[in-house]
Amino acid sequence: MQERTLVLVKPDGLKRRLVGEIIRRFEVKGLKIIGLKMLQLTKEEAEKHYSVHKGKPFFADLVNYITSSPIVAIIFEGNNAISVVRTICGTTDGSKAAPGTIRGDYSISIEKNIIHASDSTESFQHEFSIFFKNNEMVPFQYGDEVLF
Ligand code: 3AN
Repeated sequence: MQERTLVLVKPDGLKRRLVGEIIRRFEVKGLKIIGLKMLQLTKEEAEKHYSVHKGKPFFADLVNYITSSPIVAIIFEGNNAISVVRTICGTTDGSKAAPGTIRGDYSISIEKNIIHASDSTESFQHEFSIFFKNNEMVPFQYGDEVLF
């Protein structure tokens, strides 16, 4: 099933110069970039993005962290994109994530875990509207889709 998902390269991923490596992993898998931007989140936007975690003990740290530097937001499209992307990310806690995943290879922490990815179509809809306007998604055909 064709799906869309949102990936954020978080401040640690950006500062460790992993933006290109992260995009490369998804791109070679066969996912299509249909939206891409760099931005500095405000506190209000960060609180909206993480609203499901409001009230949890780590909420304030999470908001401070995600607003501590610019981030890169990417919309990927592809077959089962939501679960494919989360599998490539690895589990939330980098110290437990499997080698070969982005978090397994580059993170040893649950907070500084390099990347965020939508966990459902509902989350994607909620998150997408924080980072992108509708006309900033630019679907297209590569022309060689038959290879994937
Ligand atoms: P994921 O990013 O794998 O979907 P979520 O949605 O459970 O994980 O958590 C969102 C973010 O909140 C995580 N990426 C992580 O940075 C932070 N987080 C989650 N659980 C904890 C925790 N127990 N302590 C500190 N930070 C946490």
